[in-house]
Amino acid sequence: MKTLTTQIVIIGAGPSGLLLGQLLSKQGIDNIILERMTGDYVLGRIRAGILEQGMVDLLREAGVSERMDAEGEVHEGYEISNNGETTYINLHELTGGKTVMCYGQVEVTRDLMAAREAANLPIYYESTDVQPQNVTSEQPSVTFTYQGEQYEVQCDYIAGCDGFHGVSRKTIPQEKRTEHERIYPFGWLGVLSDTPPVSEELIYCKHDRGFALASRRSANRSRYYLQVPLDDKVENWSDEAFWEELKRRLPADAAAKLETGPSIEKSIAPLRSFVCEPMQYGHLFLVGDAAHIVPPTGAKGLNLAASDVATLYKIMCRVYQQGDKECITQYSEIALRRVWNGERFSWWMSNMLHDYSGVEMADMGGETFSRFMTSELGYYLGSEAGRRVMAEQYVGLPYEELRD
Ligand code: RFL
Ligand code: PHB
Repeated sequence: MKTLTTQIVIIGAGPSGLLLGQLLSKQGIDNIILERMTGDYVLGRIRAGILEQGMVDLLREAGVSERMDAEGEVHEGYEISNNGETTYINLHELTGGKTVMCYGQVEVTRDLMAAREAANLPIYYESTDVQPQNVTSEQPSVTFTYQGEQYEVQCDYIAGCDGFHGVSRKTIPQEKRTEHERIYPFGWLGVLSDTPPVSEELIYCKHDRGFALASRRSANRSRYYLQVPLDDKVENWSDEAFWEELKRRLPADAAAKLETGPSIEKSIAPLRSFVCEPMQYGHLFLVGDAAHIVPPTGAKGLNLAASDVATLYKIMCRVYQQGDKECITQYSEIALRRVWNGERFSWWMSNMLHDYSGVEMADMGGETFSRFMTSELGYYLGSEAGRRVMAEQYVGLPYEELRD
């Protein structure tokens, strides 16, 4: 067994793990990242596209914003189409000047990986059997296998940034955690294509045939999504069938402009709301998707991961720069407050914009629930106060500071 030492072991090289590692390294706090997959595999997962101001600022603080600032697109609003009738949510006007950044998660990850490589900081791709050990003691460690050899990294703290299916959350004994979950009765079929997007900003479409989203990555790269039944398969969707269905759900002017082409990625993602409480156990912290999942409708998943990172980063700075070890107990409480806000917003947006009419569930679905949600959407879109509620949560609530 080879033994390594560091201050913080970070499990997972998704955006949470890489961003935390970058911020800590800039403050001189040692860290090692362990990732199960290859770097290319991580970059192959096409996910988020919208960054809140808080995350944009954090990427700037981490010193990895050069390409985002040059190539990312500032969006001042987004459109909601309610069966073809569109309402513009003017984020900029409704929030006193706030906006969001359209810049893909893949690009954020690529920039963070490049910064880590340039600084020659340790990252072990294709690590297997990663396992946090003794997390409630003063000497935790993480064991893993790398290139056929067994390793142990001794550390002070462990950041579990290993996503929903990772090992970190399961390290917390079942009786010490509570998991809240809602599985939605549909998924999102996503297509990425090198075609000019139909719109300069996003269009969220509620439609009797189901939800659709027109998003983008650049002037020549589009990202579109369709609500599909949970048991649907990607193989059931030819590119042609996808474009035909998208056209039906988009508002008429956008549908008329839609440029189609071969898909370069096509996948179905289930929709889930999930929160694990607490997010800290001994010297182990859960960060990002390891602790919580939102349905993508509110564009909150990656942004909640970033706010967790911001909180843990502030805590670790205080631990190492001021010797205040007590402040670690603030992590879960501060992170969860913002998480539940993002969960509520994502759940609300998902309920209003998806078609539930063919679905029967205990407390949602069916014609009555559909009527409630159609009325809810109409009410919020129809008043400036309602649109402000949608805008202010979309741009993101402020990050909370630590208590003294
Ligand atoms: P990730 O990205 O899942 O990364 C976790 C990493 O941990 C590794 N790992 C392990 N490593 C070592 N040992 C183990 N035992 C391990 N188990 C796992 C994994 O290989 C992986 O590399 O979690 P992270 O970093 O917390 O990032 C979270 C975000 O990826 C996620 O919240 C967003 O993508 C969600 N999301 C969106 N968020 C937004 O803010 N805005 C959006 O517009 C948005 N759109 C989306 C989305 C997610 C989607 N899908 C597919 C779920 C659109 C979609 C379709
Ligand atoms: C995306 O571009 O992938 C995207 C944008 C907004 C969302 C979800 C996904 O709400």
